[in-house]
Amino acid sequence: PGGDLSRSMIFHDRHIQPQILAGLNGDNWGLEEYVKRGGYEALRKVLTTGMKPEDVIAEVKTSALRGRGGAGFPSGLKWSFMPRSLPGQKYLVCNSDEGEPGTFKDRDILRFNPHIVIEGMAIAAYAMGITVGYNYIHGEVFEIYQRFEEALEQARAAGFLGDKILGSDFSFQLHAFHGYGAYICGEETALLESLEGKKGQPRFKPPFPASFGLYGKPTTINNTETFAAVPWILRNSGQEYLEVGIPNAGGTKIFSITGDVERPGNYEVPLGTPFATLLELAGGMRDGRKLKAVIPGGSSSPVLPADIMMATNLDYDSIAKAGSMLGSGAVIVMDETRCMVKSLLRLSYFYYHESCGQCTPCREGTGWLWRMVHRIENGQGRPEDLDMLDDIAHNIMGRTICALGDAAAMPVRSFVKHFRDEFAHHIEHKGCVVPQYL
Ligand code: L3W
Ligand code: SF4
Repeated sequence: PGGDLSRSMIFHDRHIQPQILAGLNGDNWGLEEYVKRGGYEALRKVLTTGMKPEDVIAEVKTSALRGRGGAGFPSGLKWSFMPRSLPGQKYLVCNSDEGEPGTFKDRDILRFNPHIVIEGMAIAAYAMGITVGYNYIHGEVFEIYQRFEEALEQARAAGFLGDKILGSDFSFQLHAFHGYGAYICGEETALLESLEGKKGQPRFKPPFPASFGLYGKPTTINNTETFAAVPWILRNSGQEYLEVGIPNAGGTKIFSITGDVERPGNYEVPLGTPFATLLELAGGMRDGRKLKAVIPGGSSSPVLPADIMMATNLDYDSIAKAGSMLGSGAVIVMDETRCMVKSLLRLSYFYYHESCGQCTPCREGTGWLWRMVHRIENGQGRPEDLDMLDDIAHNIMGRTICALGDAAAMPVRSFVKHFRDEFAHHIEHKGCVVPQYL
C-alpha cells in the first residue's frame, strides 16, 4: 500500500485512532495477531453477554454507520429490513467486487485485516437471523481471494465460524466466492445473478434484495468496509462511533487517494475531515504543482474544480452540497498539467466498455458519449458537440435499469459544466490548452 496504514490523526481537537487499519504492518493479518489487537471480542460480547439481535441492530442504528460501497445507505436501517422471523433461508452477502476506477480500499482491508470482515459479517448474521453468507471477491485480485479463504479456515478452526459459535446457539457458515472481474458485478443485483452462476446483469429494483435476493430469498448485501466497521461499534458503542464522525455519518472512512499527489494510498480519517487535510496527509501536490480538479468519490462521481474541493469536507452531505458524491471514497486528484478532455475520454471509454448492454440508453448512449469525446480530443469536434454531449447524458440519466447509466452520464455533464472553456478550446483550435499536449 502507498498509504500509512496505522496513522492516527487529530480531529475536532481529539486524537482519533483508525478503526479498521489500526496496528497493521502488512504481516499481521492472521488470526493470532487479530485476536491480540482485540479481534473477535465484539462477537464474543454479542454472543455471550445476552445481547439480543435487536440490541445489535439498535447499536448500529445509533452509530449512524452508512454503506461504504457508494450509496451511503444507513446500515442499521438496511439490517432492519430483513424479515428475521420469516421462516426459510436468508442470506448475507459481502460486496467485495471492488471495481470503481480509483477505489482500492476493500482489497487492502481483505489483504491486511480479513478477520475484521469475518467478525463483522458474523455479528451482522446474528443480528438478522441469517445462517449462510458469501463474500463475493473481485475476479482480478486472486491473491485476495486466497487470503480470505485462509482466514476463513483459521476462523472456522478457532470456533468463530460454523456450528454453535463460541458455545452459543448461533451457527453461521461463511464462504468466499471468486468473482469474474466485470465492473457491473459490483452492482448488487448483478452480483447476485453472478453468485447464482448466471451472467452478471442487473435486475430491476424493486424488489430490493432485502425481499428478493440470492435465489429469490431475503438477502442483505453490504460493502466490505461496512462490515469491517461493525466490530468497533459493538466493542465500544454506537454512540462513540457516531461521535468519531459527524451527525448523520458516524465513524472513520478509508479514502483511496490517487493521481497527482506525493503519497497516493489508503488513508483512514473521520468522516467530515476537510479535503485539504487529506491532501496534506497524502504529502500534498506532486512536485508542488497546482491543484486543478478532483473526482471525490470514484469515477462515477462528478468532477469538482479545485476551489470548490478545497472548501469541502469529506462526508456524504458536504460533498453532495458541493455537487458531487462521496461514493466509495476514491479521491482522484488532478493537477494543472491534466487535460480535461483526455481525462474524460478515459472515463467515458471505461463505461462504454463496461455497460452490460441490457438497456438501450446505456448500451448506445455510452458509445455515443465516448465517440463524441474522442472526436473532440482528436481535433474533429463541432461547436454544437458540447450541448449535444450534455443532452445525451441528460437523456441517459434515470432511464436505465441500474446506476451505471447515471455513472456514465454524470462525469460527462460535470466535466463539460466546469471545464467548458477547455472543451471549447479543443474544438476551436483542434488542440489542448495544456502545454504538454499541444
Ligand atoms: C430495501 C428499500 N432496500 C435502497 C438498499 C439497496 C442497496 C442500498 C443502496 O448503488 C452507488 C451507485 C454507484 N428497501 C431500499 C433498499 N435499498 N432502498 O440500499 O441502494 P441504491 O439503489 O441507492 O444504491 P446502489 O444500487 O447500491 C451504489 C455508486 O454507488 N458508486 C459505485 C461504486 C462502486 C464501488 C466498487 O467498485 N466497489 O463501490 C460510486 O459512486 O454509482 O450510485 O443495497 O438494495 N426501499
Ligand atoms: Fe446494463 Fe447499463 Fe442497463 Fe446497467 S444501465 S443494466 S449496465 S445496460
